[in-house]
Amino acid sequence: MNLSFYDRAAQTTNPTAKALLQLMDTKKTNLCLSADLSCAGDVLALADKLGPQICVFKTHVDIIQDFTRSFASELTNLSEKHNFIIFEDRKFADIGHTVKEQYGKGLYSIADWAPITNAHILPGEGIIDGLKSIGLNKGNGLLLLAQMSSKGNLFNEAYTASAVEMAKAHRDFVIGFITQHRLTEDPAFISFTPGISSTDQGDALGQQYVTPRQAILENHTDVIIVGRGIYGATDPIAAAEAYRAEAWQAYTDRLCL
Ligand code: 5BU
Repeated sequence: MNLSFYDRAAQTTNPTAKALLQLMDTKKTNLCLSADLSCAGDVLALADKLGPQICVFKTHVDIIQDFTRSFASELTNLSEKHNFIIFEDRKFADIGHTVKEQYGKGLYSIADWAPITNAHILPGEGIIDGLKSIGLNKGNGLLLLAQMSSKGNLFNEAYTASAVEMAKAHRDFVIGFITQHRLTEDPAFISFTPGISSTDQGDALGQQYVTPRQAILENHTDVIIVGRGIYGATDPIAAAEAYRAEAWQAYTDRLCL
């Protein structure tokens, strides 16, 4: 499936998916930055510095030791200033009723400021229904975890295929997958790939890396997720530019296949 992000935007109904595909096309970036830092000020500074390079800014809010609601509103302002979409990598994994409460309430109130979040499908379809009951009216979108990058993970083909089936049954709210390979030719679904490094093979805790080119050109996914490869670099701006260029080149090369 070598349709451009621009053409695929017309094939989606979810407003967040449409906005993301359009902004990737106009901004010419399929780089998602994973900002896994523990101070709110550092996360915001990173968003301001690297915002021009990215399509998506991914957070783990439960890492941030000084999280307040104003962090969320300041990040939203930066997402408007630099035109990127916020993705809270919450990996919901409970029954529908509980995830509904976790998504819409509590200190984090994720549904109010993160247009994208994600969920495991282990509990069954009720998890999607629960999140959808809060997120759909807000125009939010959900990514399903269909594969992981970590060594020895327990995902298998049948489980991954179930994720695709569930996504197709909820295409108004499910906008794609966290995955290592493209799983469907359906142009509406966007594939995000974590476990990306141009230099390293992995880390000491089971992370496994592929290069941006392997992910986008060989494995046909759409968006690369990069954390330490960028924020841990001596020059994060130069690193972001390099990851952005490699991933975008791989995407444009794929369009010519
Ligand atoms: P890294 O520093 O580029 O290794 O960070 C990768 C990020 O992606 C980190 O926030 C993880 O929680 C996230 N991640 C991952 O690495 N692998 C996966 O399979 C999934 C998420 Br799902």
